[in-house]
Amino acid sequence: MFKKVLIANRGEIALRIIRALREMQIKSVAVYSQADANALHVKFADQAVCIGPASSTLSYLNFAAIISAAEVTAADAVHPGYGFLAENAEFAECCKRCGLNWIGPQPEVMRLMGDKIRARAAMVKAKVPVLPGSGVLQTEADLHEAAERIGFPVILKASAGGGGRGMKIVEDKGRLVQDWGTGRAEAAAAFGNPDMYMERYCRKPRHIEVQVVGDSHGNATHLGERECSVQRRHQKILEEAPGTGLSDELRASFHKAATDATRRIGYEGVGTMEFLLDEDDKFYFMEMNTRLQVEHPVTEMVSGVDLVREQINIACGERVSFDGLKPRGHSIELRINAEDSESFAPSPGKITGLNIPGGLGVRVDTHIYEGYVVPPHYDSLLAKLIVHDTDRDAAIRRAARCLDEFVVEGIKTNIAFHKGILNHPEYRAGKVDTGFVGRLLAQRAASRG
Ligand code: MV4
Repeated sequence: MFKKVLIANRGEIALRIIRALREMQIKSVAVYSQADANALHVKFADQAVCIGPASSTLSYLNFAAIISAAEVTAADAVHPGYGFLAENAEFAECCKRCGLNWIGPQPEVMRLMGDKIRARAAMVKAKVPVLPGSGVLQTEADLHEAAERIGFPVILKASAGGGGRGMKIVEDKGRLVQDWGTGRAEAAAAFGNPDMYMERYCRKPRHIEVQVVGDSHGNATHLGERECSVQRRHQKILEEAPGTGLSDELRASFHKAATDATRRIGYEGVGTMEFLLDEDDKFYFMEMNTRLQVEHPVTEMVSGVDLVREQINIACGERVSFDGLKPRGHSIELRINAEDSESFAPSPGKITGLNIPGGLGVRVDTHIYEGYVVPPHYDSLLAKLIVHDTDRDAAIRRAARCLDEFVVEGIKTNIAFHKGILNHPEYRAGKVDTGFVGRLLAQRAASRG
């Protein structure tokens, strides 16, 4: 087992990982930027090393600074958390070359899944359903041939994109060449790779993802699905487990597809297979995330499995510790952000007053405290409020009760926005798709005249 793990991250997830390490009697090393000198992950880790100035590029994304911190503290493994370098295959490889264990899947698998065209091809090979689509579009002729075959509307996606970045919806032939050109230029600038591919565009789908786990002995299993359709501009706002209104047959079918694919690619670690679910309850592979996800706690709440402990054990060569688990009850996660509930503008600054909810079936993963100053340099996530109860209705009531208890003073938060979601009849009825937040905002705008 590892003796000391460096956490290449900050915020709530750094604390989450420190907690798992402490329980496993593994020492922790925090790294931090100058803007995070007063952060809780620095306080709660066994050791902490400053790795540079506030800018992420110079600190949390700085390979050399992070690896040097691991060397000077004699850490034997690196946990990347989510975001920052978590899906960077070069960084994972760099760690390994420096003699550090990587708590994540193999760099080759990270690279395969990071290339959305290759990932799609791998899923076709594993017999996982994908939408009608194309390979890399090299020429205008390729573009027209693919669109003709697939039929409008289509979506152009950057092969190096993901998470909704670098996508263009094309309604008809008229804009095809132009949008492809713009898409290529944007992809080249953003990802250093202009390659684009095409898929049939599915309007207002549901976003369902499956938590998968594979080990170095060839075992692969799953921990069920999460419903992540409540999102705005590709930022998830609220997630739940299990999904709502899915037949046992449908669930079994995408669980099997996800598990088969995980085994087929020889995936070692925890990962997520993202599926799009259309109005006819047909599911299609979208992408695989080769990291621990922000929303992993809802899966932990309904399964009882500590996913970070599992990641560490698997990275040490152990076997997956469970199989065939059935979800118990229902869990909902609400992302509490430092942003205006109306305009969504970020709201960094000093937290002058704080009350964190508690009670049975309540978990709050957060790095904030009274007096903490939320820096403007990073994402706006303040806390994840995670509730668990016997069923979805009870979980919604518990979440609403917790929001009433949650007080953050000094900065703006989206707590009021969450109350609006939980009170919405469509949400309560479980009628969520990726258009839900847009409809809610449109209704709100209309009711104001
Ligand atoms: C799609 C899609 C519809 N059709 N692909 C967004 C995140 C990334 N994982 C894939 N995403 C989507 N891919 C096809 N073929 C719809 C989404 C999508 C979306 C698209 C536009 C605006 C908002 C969206 C919200 C969720 C998913």
